[in-house]
Amino acid sequence: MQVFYNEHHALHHGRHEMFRGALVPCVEVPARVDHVLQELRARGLGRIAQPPEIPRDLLERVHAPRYLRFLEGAWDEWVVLDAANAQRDAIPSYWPIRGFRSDVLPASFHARMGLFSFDAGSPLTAGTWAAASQGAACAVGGARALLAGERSAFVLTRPPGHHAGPDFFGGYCFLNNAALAAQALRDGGCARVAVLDVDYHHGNGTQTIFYERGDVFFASVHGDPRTEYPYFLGYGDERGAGAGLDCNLNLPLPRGTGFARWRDTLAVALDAIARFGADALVVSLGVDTFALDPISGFGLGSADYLRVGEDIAASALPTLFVFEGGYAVAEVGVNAANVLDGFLS
Ligand code: SP5
Ligand code: ZN
Repeated sequence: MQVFYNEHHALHHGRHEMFRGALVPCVEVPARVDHVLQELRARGLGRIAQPPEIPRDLLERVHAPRYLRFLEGAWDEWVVLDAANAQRDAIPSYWPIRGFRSDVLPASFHARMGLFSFDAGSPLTAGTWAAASQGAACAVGGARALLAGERSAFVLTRPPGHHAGPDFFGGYCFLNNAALAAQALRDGGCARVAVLDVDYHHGNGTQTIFYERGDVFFASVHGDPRTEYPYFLGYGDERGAGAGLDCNLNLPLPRGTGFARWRDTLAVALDAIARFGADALVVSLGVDTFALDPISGFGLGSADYLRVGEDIAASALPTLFVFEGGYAVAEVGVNAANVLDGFLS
């Protein structure tokens, strides 16, 4: 399987995230991806492939130009405000909620941080743009591998992407790698693309990007937003709108759900994707469904990920796996590699 590995991922390394009133060490750390790469090497699973240059117009078909301009220059703006900021991650503090203006682009950097984000848990660092934009290139490389006839490919990158929307970051995500891959598949000639999101957290960014589109189906199995992050999206009655009506399927499950029920729910998502008639599948592969994940609440075991890969393979679609969450650092490599191994078996 070709692996589009983001060799610049470690340029993004947040120090602290705001968590319930305290700055705590980030859980989304470079070692996550290092463990996955190490496991792929140990199993002889992947062939590292070079990502292409990513065209700006593709980025702008998924993300708003003013958001991209902000992200690209954000660190420099932050440091210009105060040289001491070079030692601190940038974290938003102010958000325009209902009734506030979001059409006006504020001059204040702090105001734009809030305009373009939805939580204080996603620190922006010196290397965030470099790492995220190289990850986006890896996602596009993976899409092009499928277009060139590969049956599958794996995008091994961080920061993750599925919480990033058209013009906002959050949930440790800045550019939506899975959405960029799906768009690249559309641009390359796939008439209908499905995104299957198996991360523990609802992929609110991906859902929002494609919500009114009938050409990209989004299905997600995730922790019930009544109690789980991202809280404000991911409910079962969100079915898409306009041309995208019935092209969005949310399958929330309660905290504590184990593999048997989770797998039955995956089958519901895969069945809907088959009925949609997708030409290609993008999997937002979070392994924070793992029982020992420090921030999540499902009960999957390492061996279960082999079955997940097998179930996805049974769809018989060209499939691009895009790495998302998974914070049990010591096990994240085995769990992600098990999905790929199960798929290839
Ligand atoms: C891609 C992805 O899985 N994003 C998840 C974002 C979840 N953020 C909310 C949970 C924050 C928990 N941080 C706790 C750190 C203290 N141990
Ligand atoms: Zn997650």
